[in-house]
Amino acid sequence: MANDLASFHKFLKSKDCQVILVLCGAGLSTSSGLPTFRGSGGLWKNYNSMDLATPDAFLIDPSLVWQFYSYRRYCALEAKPNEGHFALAKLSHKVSKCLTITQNVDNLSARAGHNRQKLLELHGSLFRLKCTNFTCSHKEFNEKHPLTPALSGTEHEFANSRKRKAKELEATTEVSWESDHEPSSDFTPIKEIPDTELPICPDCKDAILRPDVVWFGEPLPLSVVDTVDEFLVRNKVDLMLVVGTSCSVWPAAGYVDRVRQQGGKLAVFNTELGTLPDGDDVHAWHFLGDAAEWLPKALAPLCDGPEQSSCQTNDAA
Ligand code: BJW
Repeated sequence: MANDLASFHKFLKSKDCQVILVLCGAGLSTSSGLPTFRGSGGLWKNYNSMDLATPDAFLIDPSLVWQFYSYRRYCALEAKPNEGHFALAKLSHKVSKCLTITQNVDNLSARAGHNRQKLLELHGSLFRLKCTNFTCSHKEFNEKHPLTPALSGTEHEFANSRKRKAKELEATTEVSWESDHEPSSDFTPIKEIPDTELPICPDCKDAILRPDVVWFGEPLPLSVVDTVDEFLVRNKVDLMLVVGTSCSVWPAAGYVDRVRQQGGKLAVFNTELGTLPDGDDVHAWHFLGDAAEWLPKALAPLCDGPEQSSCQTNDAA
């Protein structure tokens, strides 16, 4: 059912579509200018983002990992939600039984006005900080940049923006910008920042803060996992939107299987085919291309105009 908007709209408007679950990944934010994790976007100064998003990396080199996250925070603050975020935000206000699970930590769904009670940040947020001292429960929401004077200068990956543009061009055209005789190592230098100059916990004043994100091997926030479980136990999901995710990280990917097992239908919004765990379903809708372009079109019957679906339109989750 590749790109079959007509049959998707028919289902959205039918009585069979009462409960909607949305799973979002990095591809939702690419047209806002934020990179994905896997593939050509997932490098920062020649480090693989996946290697830096680990508790071990932070334990070994908190200065390096903080500079990576300071850069990510800056990019997310500069970015603007795109039409995909806005379409999902509208959906969250129009459809009573819907829940969005985002793996993204960029805060763009919240900034697009998504109903906060129906938005779960499965992998945390770049803008929440928590103390690394196990005996301290300090947590804060903080959008300041830079977080400390030592973290200034982390705004740009490259020393000059022309090279960054060249890297982006390379990612889209597969042309190597090194063939232009540009040096490939012209990154802004990585500093060695002592712990005392990294963000320090204002409560215990003893330990450094870390981004409140979920790194590999770490448990997900219990309240979030419980909320998803409760939603899946209480409701039979009729439709799951799988948006801009490689479905390669668990437990997020497992939610797709759970919906499949319940007999729910899937709609995949991705620039690539073959991203669903255990292969793509022939019965799923595949909207191949930029999620920011497809989502407003696909969700129009629920989000735009006077047309109403059988889905109720109040905000009680
Ligand atoms: C577009 C597009 C456009 C591009 N439009 N589309 C069961 C089986 C096997 C392994 C495990 C298992 N359970 C747990 C594990 C281990 C592990 C895991 O999943 N490993 C896998 C590699 C196999 N999971 C964990 O460790 C999790 N923890 C856990 O399970 O704990 C259990 C526990 C219990 C009790 C005690 C202790 C432990 C934690 C996972 C945390 C993931 N964290 C990260 C980093 C977050 C912080 C940060 O942002 O820095 O989350 S990793 C990274 O991957 C990030 C993302 O949220 C996540 C998913 O990536 P996503 O969003 O799918 O991005 P990409 O790049 O992979 O894909 C982008 C997609 O978009 C692509 O498909 C493109 O085609 C597409 N796209 N442009 C539409 N314009």
